[in-house]
Parts: sequence; C-alpha cells; structure tokens
Amino acid sequence: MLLPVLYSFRRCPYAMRARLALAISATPVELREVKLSTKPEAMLATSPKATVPVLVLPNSKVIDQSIDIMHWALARNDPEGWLERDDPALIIANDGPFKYALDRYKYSERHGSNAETHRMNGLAFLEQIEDRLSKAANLGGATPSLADAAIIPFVRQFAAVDPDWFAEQQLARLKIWLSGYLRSDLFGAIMFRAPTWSPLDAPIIVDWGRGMRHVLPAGR
Ligand SMILES: N[C@@H](CCC(=O)N[C@@H](CS)C(=O)NCC(=O)O)C(=O)O
Repeated sequence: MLLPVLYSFRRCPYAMRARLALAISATPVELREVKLSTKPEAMLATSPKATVPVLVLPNSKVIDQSIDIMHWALARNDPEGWLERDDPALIIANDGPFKYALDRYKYSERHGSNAETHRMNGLAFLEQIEDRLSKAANLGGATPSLADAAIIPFVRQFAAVDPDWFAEQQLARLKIWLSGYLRSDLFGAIMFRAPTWSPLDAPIIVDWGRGMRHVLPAGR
C-alpha cells in the first residue's frame, strides 16, 4: 500500500501539530525525519519553500502548511470531533503575534531582541488562553479540539525557555491543560525519536497506535 510521506522534524511545533492530527486520525505515513540544516533534495524538489512539515500524498499532491495537513487528516477521520471545535482566530493569534514573541524571547541573541519585552508579549497570549480555560478544560469545550493541538506545541516551547519563570506565573488552568497534554498517550506517540532520513534507508512506517509507538523499519 502506498502511504503519504511526511517530512518532519521532531521538535518543530508546526510538525508536531501535523503529527498530532495524523495520529488522532490514525493515518499511517512514511516518516522522513529531516535535519533543518541539510534538508533532503527530495523534500526541496516537492516543496521549494523548504519548511517542515510537508506531506506528499500517494497521488503526488503536496500539502506544505501544517494547518492544511491537520485539516486533510481530520477530514479523513476525526474520532474526537476536533474539526467541530476549530478556532481559526485563536490559531492566527498563535501563529502570528505569539510565535513572533516566542522566537524573539527564545532566540533573543539571534534576533537582537529584548527577551523580557517579548516574554511579556507572549504572556499576554497565555493569559488569553488561561481565561479561555476558565470556561472549560480545553480551548473549544470539555474535550480536545483542533485548536488545542495546533497551539499546544508552541505553548510547550514558550514554557520550556525558562521553566522557573513559567512555574511562577499565575496560569493554573493553562499548566494543567499543558501538562495533561504532554503526558498523554497521543503526545507520546508523536514524540518518538526517528533517525534522520536518507534516500538509501529502508522506509520508516509510522502507524500511530494511541499509546503505542509503531516504528517499523520495513524490510529489516
Ligand atoms: N507556515 C508553515 C511554517 C513551518 C515552519 O516554519 N517550520 C520551520 C521549522 S519549526 C522550518 O521548517 N523552518 C525552515 C528552516 O528552519 O530552515 C507551516 O505551518 O507549516
């Protein structure tokens, strides 16, 4: 059976959100773990914009925006109803101003930015999430949604820049939401370590059993 090919990078928050949707929708893929510093020719040939994630379907269609990969996977199979509780405005705020603040807080030397200013800007977004979570355990209600999966990988990264500072913040509900997600079987299933892909390797087929890690190097 021909499977979609996913070019991915384990720690990339965009690739993480794509893998979360592929996993919850139980969509098997051939996983190609890339190094951002030396992206494979095969990936650049299919998607010259050269960002991960990239999903190449068996009919050669290329989906190279993480949110589009999520929508494609969930349109196939959406067992938890994630699409019913989408929140495009919140995702735009995450991908725009929050990601901007995150990069300039986390990589302030690279950007020549004031980390503290950008940390406070990012905190304002986290407070918005905290407020949302005062109404329900997840962003779209009692159960997880596309918005939770799309946003959590970025909040995780922000929290990890300075865990002591993060621990001091008055974000009680957000911390429960984040840590619950990070401890979940689903999150475990998308965070396994795969070797960097090379075209000569046997394919790594990922069949995201919830709570399981099926990494099956074919032909070995
Ligand atoms: N809008 C894209 C953004 C993806 C993106 O920026 N990914 C980063 C890694 S987290 C990347 O590949 N950057 C290119 C590089 O670092 O060379 C999406 O949603 O898929």
